[in-house]
Amino acid sequence: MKRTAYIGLGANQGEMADSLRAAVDTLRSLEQSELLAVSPFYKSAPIEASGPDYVNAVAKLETALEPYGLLLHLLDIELMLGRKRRGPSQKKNAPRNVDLDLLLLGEMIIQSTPLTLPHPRLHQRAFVLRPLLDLAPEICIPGQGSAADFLIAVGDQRVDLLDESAAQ
Ligand code: PH2
Ligand code: MG
Ligand code: MG
Repeated sequence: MKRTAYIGLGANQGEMADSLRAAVDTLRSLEQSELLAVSPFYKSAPIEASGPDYVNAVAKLETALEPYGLLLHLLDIELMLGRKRRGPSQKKNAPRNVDLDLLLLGEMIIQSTPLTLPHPRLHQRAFVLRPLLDLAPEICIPGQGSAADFLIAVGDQRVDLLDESAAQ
């Protein structure tokens, strides 16, 4: 069965936009999947995290992968792109050069230790809601409601389109 997946991309250290582009390229060749769209890139203030601003985006896939299979692929891509996973010396939400979060997979609702769907903080985070709404303006978060309504509620979180012209 094919489902639509939305994947949140984030980074706040290293060449952030390049890391996100590399992650998108890998998603393009993901097995049993087709990359349908990628949102614009945004620059956002860190939420519940320290360090510099993040670059964030959302990718839309059609996939026949099952949720845990897809999750393993995302972890694999993070490792391949040099993400250092949390060890004894790393704090939660420490700066990272790439983060891929499974936000939504069709209408699935899952509560388990490795995976919660919809992503538990999706509805509280403008840096995910804004690019998600670029790709799917009418989208409803299963079991929760309209993503557009949630974005209004977090209007105080800073999220701006990334201007890359200065860096090129
Ligand atoms: N990711 C986090 C914690 N805080 N803040 C922003 N702006 N963007 C993120 O991607 C982000 C965050 C944990 O993954
Ligand atoms: Mg994250
Ligand atoms: Mg993550």
